[in-house]
Amino acid sequence: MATLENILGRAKKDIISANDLTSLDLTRVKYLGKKGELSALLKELGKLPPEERPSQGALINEQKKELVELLEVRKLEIRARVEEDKEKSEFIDITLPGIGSSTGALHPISQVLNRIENFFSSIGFSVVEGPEIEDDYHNFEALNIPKHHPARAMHDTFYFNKELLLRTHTSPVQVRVMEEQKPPIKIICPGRVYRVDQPDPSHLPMFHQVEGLVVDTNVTFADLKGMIIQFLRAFFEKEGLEIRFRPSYFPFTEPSAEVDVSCVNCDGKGCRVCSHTGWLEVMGSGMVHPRVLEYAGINSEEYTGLAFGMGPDRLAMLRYNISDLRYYLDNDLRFLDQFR
Ligand code: 2NL
Repeated sequence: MATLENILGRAKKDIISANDLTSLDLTRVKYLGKKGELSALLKELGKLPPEERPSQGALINEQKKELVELLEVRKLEIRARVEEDKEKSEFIDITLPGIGSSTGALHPISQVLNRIENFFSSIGFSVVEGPEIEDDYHNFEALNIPKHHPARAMHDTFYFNKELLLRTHTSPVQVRVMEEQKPPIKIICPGRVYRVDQPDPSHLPMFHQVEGLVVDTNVTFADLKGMIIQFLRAFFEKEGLEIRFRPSYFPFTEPSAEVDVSCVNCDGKGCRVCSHTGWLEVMGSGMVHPRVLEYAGINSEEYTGLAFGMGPDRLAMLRYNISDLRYYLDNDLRFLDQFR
């Protein structure tokens, strides 16, 4: 029975050193399995003298029971340890501070558009939007821009074909409103506009425009001046801001005026931002050309109109001191985070 003691000794060691359920089960099979060492021993009982068989058989079965118990105890130990490890590795310390999430912000152009829309809404304008793909008639013809005007040249306008194009200004939206509604009309039209241009610090092929239009009886140039002065003072939040109207030319207005403000960077003293003139051009404006009213089916003897246009991209540059229009489209958080 030296063999039995030998087997038991090794089995006990193996059970204790088994560290996981798989190796423990392999140990069980090795000693107690059908082809295990103890089973082999039981099979050899037949070789003993008949009188020794019962006592040896009982001894082996007793030891077998003990091994089964040891295996069971070890199994529970391993299970408990696995459970404990799992709890440790999955522990969440709910008292730790959280990872802060950062808030987004409106794009500077959206902020400027909102300021413009809020101002004009507050004095009774409606905000109207329209399609970015337009036809030649609404983008040019109806605005008294004749067939061979330079603004229609291929190098300025993105054409899809002879008829369809990407609008070069938001005026066609206003033309459509005049075609569809009777005066009084009092609208602003913000939106994206497109012109063929190589991107550089002051040019982008896609930019924004806000145009305004008022059509009614007795609308005068004085109304135009008053509205624009009030708007620019509110927009730049500067009481002493100087504003001047400079005679100019647009095919769709007569008379026409460009609007300058005293440089918001140097207060009119002269700097690089205003090319040392002390003035910044910020808007175009004028009285709607009678022909434009007539094209849209409005009687120019009965009604007059004022109109103006501005570029929010450039206004945002001035307001936030931005040096390059291309920053607007880079989606660089180091740029965008400054407008929170
Ligand atoms: C500028 C110039 C301007 C208009 C836009 C307009 C629209 C209609 C009729 C007459 Cl439907 N005029 N728009 C008038 C004068 C100037 O914009 O420098 N924009 C950035």
